[in-house]
Amino acid sequence: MEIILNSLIFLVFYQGASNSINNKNSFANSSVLASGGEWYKIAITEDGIYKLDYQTLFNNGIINGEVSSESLNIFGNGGGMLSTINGAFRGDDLSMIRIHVEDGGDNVFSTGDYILFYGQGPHQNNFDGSKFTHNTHLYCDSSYYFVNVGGPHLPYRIGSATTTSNTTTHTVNSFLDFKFIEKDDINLLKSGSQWYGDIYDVQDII
Ligand SMILES: [Ca+2]
Repeated sequence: MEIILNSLIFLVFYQGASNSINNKNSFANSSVLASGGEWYKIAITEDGIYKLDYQTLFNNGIINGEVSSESLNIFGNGGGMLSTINGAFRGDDLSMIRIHVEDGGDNVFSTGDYILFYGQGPHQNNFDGSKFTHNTHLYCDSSYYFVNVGGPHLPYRIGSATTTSNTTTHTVNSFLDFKFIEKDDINLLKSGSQWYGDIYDVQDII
């Protein structure tokens, strides 16, 4: 699996679900995982656009050869921890996410073809308009997405952005990025959610 960081600005991504359950008092009758087809679980560790190409799926036994592009879908609920607030929304089933399937236009997923999707890692970055903050996931270092092959689901795809003939007004050559280092190595109580990283201590010199 390969992460793609640029060259995809022409795509418009809609992270979300067509079949998510918005009423927190409603529950799915059965998990989408029981809906049919074959399921494969993949882990990611950070936000980004991910590429699953034909050879990767083939080499890992996810497909045995060429398949219909429409038979491929991906499910996942994004990253981040569940809220500790009782009344917060919690999806009780996986949601289908929009993906882009590049198949050369023949609707057959074959050698050289690939899937692109936007995946959210376990740790969340936030920007309030003036500064970045982050929330480190306390319980997991990966988030998970599920590839469905041959299920009963209609293809859920990313749409194309509307092109414009307007004159360019800005040229962007650089941008601000955000990284953080937060080691959760030590828990003094061996309980709870308070973790610490590097140890700063005294050492006797004999
Ligand atoms: Ca093709």
